[in-house]
Amino acid sequence: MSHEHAAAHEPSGLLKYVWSTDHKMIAFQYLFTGMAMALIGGFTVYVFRMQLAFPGEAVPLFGRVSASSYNALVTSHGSIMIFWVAMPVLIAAFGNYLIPLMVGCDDMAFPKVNRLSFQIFFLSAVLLTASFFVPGGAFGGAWTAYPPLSTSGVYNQTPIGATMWLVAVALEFVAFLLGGINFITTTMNSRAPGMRMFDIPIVVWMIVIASVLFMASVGPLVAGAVMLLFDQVIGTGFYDPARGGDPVLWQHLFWFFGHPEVYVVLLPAMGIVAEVMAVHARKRLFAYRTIVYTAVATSIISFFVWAHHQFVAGIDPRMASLFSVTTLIISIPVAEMVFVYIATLYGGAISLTTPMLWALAFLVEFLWGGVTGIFLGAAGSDIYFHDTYFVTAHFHYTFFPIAFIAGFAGITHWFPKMFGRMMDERLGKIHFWGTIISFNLIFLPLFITGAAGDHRRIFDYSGFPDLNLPYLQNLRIMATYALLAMIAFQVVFFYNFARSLRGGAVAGANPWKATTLEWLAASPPPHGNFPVMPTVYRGPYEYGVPDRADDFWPQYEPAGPAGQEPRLGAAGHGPAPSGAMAAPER
Ligand code: HEM
Ligand SMILES: [Cu+2]
Repeated sequence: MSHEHAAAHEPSGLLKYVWSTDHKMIAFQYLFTGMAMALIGGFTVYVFRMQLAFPGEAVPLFGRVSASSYNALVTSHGSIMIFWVAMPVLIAAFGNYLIPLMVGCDDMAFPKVNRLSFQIFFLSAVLLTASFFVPGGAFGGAWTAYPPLSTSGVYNQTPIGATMWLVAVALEFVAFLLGGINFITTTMNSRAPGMRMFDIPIVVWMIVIASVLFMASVGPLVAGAVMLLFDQVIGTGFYDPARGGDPVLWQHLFWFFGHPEVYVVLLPAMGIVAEVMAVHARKRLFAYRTIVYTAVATSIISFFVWAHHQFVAGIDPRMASLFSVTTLIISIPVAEMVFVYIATLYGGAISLTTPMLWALAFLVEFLWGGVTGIFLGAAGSDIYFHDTYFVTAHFHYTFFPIAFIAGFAGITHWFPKMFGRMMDERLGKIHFWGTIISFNLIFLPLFITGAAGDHRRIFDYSGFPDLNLPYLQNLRIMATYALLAMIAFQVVFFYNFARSLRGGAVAGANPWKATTLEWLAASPPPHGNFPVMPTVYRGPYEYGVPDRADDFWPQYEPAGPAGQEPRLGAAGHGPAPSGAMAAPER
């Protein structure tokens, strides 16, 4: 399968990159497209936060923000950050880069499907970006696309943009369905000899579970999106009450996907954080199997909480109570994972490298998101908080750690593998502290304005006497200034990234002294990854093993002084069935 793209048949020049089927090249394509989209998503935030702080004034580099352009900016921002930044970076870039290297094979199971996945994704990104420039502009009906606003141009005033948005999102879904097939198949079928189910690094597990979760949740929404498309372009009335439809039906379809989607991006982020913590705390991951089981359990429970987004949509109050309970239940496994990570850190030899700082910050910031979610999950208090900036602040305390904090943890940790050079630690720390402090200064004030009644998706509060109070406006201005600071600190990251590509210290194969298979390959790994395909002898987190000179024992290293027999049983025939060779307690 994966050998068919022998180097001789590869196109040359720039086409080499465009048509490559190498999983690492596709990972970079996803990574750099995601980073470019993050710049667009970031620019939209800059514009609408300036409008909120200084309503009516011309925004530098943009001009005056009208009510409808405000809607388009907010909608594009939310959609881009979730579908074109969090998903491509966390799942597609890291999944593509890490899975073949970490399970010890030369490429994905279906390299051409993999390339097709990126191409469709790229098309969706182009389509969405192009929608800014069509008559009427980009869609302005929020990333949730609630009908009837989304069904008709008469309501949303962005008829072309609305349809482009919908098609772009649908294409993005197709890309991730195709990508998921590869992640799952490769992990299940292409593992190095000796690698059993519970020798798979946790980040690989998380990406696989997330892919399954995505597949299981997105189907109804794809069908629902086709119905919405029909409502928009051929005048059906599935969702539009004026045409006999039911707008709440869309809310159910959207959130049946939308809530699991949170875990689709959360799980890979937690996987990245786990890898980084084990390596930089020199500790075996605490309760490895429990993490895998918990991730599966969380995914299943995530199918039963969706209506907590609809407490004010007129659903039956008895249903609201039920969904409050399931929502509180799902906080248990997630909290458990956080505790397990803390247990991993406990007693570890923690070195505060840049990736480790990001990993630690993930736990701290995500905790805020989780705790504030309790107020929103309880129907009684959500009736007050719904659609206020309290919600905005809450979900940014979950999504920012996921998309950016875990993303930076992963990039700074695997950069030496990806590009063969170390990133600069001093610049890394300046970027870290600048980003974390300004992040909190943006969103802590928004909890207050939200609790005071600031409704979301309002482009100018000066029309609301109850909200147009000096102390609230000062908090809004503070959030905007903090955002400007955060944007400025990202320059440090891009500078560090670009400079380290050429000028960083040469990394060598295993600069962090880590145990998983990707660190056996050269940095950067060549096409085909390993000179000799590795065999796996043990679990992925053997740090601090007694009786050994080194404090780490790589998965690929045959038995050392301790005298264990190498586990060669199934050599050459893929992984041994995990049940048959139940792992001894390690
Ligand atoms: C630090 C950078 C960010 C800032 C300052 C920011 C700011 C905001 C603000 C103020 C809103 C609400 C506007 C309104 O409701 O009127 C918003 C909406 C949103 N943001 Fe962010 N955001 C940032 C990063 C992110 C990230 C990383 C994600 C997700 C991965 C994200 C996802 C969303 C979503 C889904 C919405 C809702 C959009 C909608 O209502 O349709 N944001 N953002
Ligand atoms: Cu939810």
